Order: sequence, then structure tokens, then C-alpha cells
Amino acid sequence: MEDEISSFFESSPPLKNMKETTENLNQFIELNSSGFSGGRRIVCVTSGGTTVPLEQRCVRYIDNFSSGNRGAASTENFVKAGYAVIFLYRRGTCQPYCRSLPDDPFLECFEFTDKTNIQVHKSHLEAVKMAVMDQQAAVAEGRLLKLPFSTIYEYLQMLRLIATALKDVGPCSMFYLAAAVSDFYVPWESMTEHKIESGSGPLDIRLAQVPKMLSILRSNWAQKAFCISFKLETDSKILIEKATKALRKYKVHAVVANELSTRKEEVVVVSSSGNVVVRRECDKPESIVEDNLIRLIVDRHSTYIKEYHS
Ligand code: 9Z3
Repeated sequence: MEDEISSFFESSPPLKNMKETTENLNQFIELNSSGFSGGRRIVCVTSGGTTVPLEQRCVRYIDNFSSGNRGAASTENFVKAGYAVIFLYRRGTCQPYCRSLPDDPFLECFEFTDKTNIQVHKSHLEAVKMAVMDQQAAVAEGRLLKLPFSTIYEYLQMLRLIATALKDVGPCSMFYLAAAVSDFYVPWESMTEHKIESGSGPLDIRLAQVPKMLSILRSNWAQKAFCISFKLETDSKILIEKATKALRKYKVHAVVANELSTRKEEVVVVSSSGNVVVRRECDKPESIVEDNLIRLIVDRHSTYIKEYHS
């Protein structure tokens, strides 16, 4: 397994903004773990789906479904709970504090009062005000660092970078892995450079298995961090069994199991202390499942830190 993982990284195209990303990351972690900020807990929230390019100069790719809503909503709740959040997200997916804005906020929220004055439409005023104020406050207080990815290559290299940078934060750090990560990919060296020709009939592609990074995250990159992974299924009959298997195999602290069609209504937190069903409060229209989910995860993290120090 270790060999597969090293060869995955050795053959990956290097990250473009590696130096700048590492600097921003280290600065963010230093600020939040110093006495100046009171030593905050730091969580890395991953969000959105990874792409698998089919060509090195990519025109076509395979994608994993995820709107990024779970990651964005969870980030807002972690910030509210006092955490600093590294939001590792798929470019173009849902962003924290923007969930109640329309699909095309720029075109739908603004209106011209005359040719030189633009203002927010009355019906969107509250949503825009909250989005801008909350996001600016989180960034100004140094509680939110956003890092984008698109491909499986970028995602896994960034995850390794973050895990390594968080090593000294130990049990006060958390990984909350809500991103939908590809299980299969085309190895970079076996990928054609140019756009695949479409004139020569059906296309056969052989996909290799993406090495399971969760094991190495737990056993090597971030041994002391609290680690929550997600399990997504479309068949509810196998969901809990699969989540339980993942809990044992990867030795994470909990697996959040969700079924695609009901994922906004309920999730099941599977851990060694039993399974807990977490639901959205149906009688409150504003309520989202992440309100209760993050409360539970934060509680579990507190217990983990206490037990670690005793
Ligand atoms: C999830 O299960 C997330 O909860 C969703 C959130 C992607 C369903 P949305 O972004 O949806 O709000 O639209 N994420 C993990 C999915 C995943 O790929 N898990 C792998 C698996 O199930 C393990 S890493 O095998």
C-alpha cells in the first residue's frame, strides 16, 4: 500500500501554487495555534467532488457528485463553535455563507437605481448582508482559509500538505472529510497528452484504483488528529454495514453515513460507541442537519482532547 501511495504522488503533476499555499497555510496555523488567538482548535473541512482527467491537456474528465453544500454548511457551524477552518473545496462548488443566495447572485441580487448607482434588491438585502458580514468577519478574525482543488491529484496533494502542516496541533486538530473522492483514476504517465480522438469508434479506458489515503492519513500524516470520514451510498440497505467496515478498516473516530436522496434530512454517525441518527429539525424551516451534526462532532472532539490529555 505504501508503495502505491508513494508512486501515486511521484507521478502526480506538481501543484501550481505550492509555495504560496504552504506559506498561507503555515501562517494560518501559526496564528490560530498561538497564545494570541487563545489557541483555537483547527478543522480541515473537505468539500465537493474530485475530477479525474482523461487527457493531460484536459478536455474531458470524470466527476464525483457533490454540490459542496454539506462542507459549506459545516464550515459555518464550525466557525460558530469557535474553530478555525481550512476549507479545502472543489472550485465552483457551494461556499460558506452563500447557501441562501440565489444561483446567480450577481445578476439576481443587484439593481441599478440610475446609470451610476447599483444597490441590493430589497428581497435579497438580508441574505446579502449576512453573507458579506459573516464571511468578512470569519476571514478578518483569521478563522477561515479557503483552498481550492479540481482534480484528484490536486486534492490528495493538498490534503497531505495540510495534514503535515497540522502535525504540531495534535489532538486539537480535526479532519472532517466530506469531499466526494474518486475511487478510480487514470495514472498520469498512462494518460494521453492531447485530446482523445473521437473518430475511431468506442472508447475503452482502464481506470486504476486510487490508493486509500485515509489509512495513511491516520497512521502517518496526522496520527493525533481527530478524524471523521463520510460514507455515501444510494442503497440504504448496505449503508450502515459499509460505514461500519470503513470505521474498522481506516480506524477513523467516526464515519458519517448518508444516503444520497435523504442526505439533507438525516445522517447516521457510526462510531465505536454506537450509531446515532442525526436529523434536521423538521418543525423549523431554517434548520439544517449540519446544526445538530456539528454540535455532536464538536462534543466528541472535546471528549477526545480530554481523554488524550488524561
Ligand atoms: C458525503 O457523503 C457528503 O455528505 C455528500 C454531501 C457528498 C453526500 P453535498 O456536497 O453532498 O451537500 O451535495 N461525502 C463523502 C462521499 C465519498 O466519496 N465517500 C467515500 C465513500 O463513500 C469515502 S471518502 O466511499
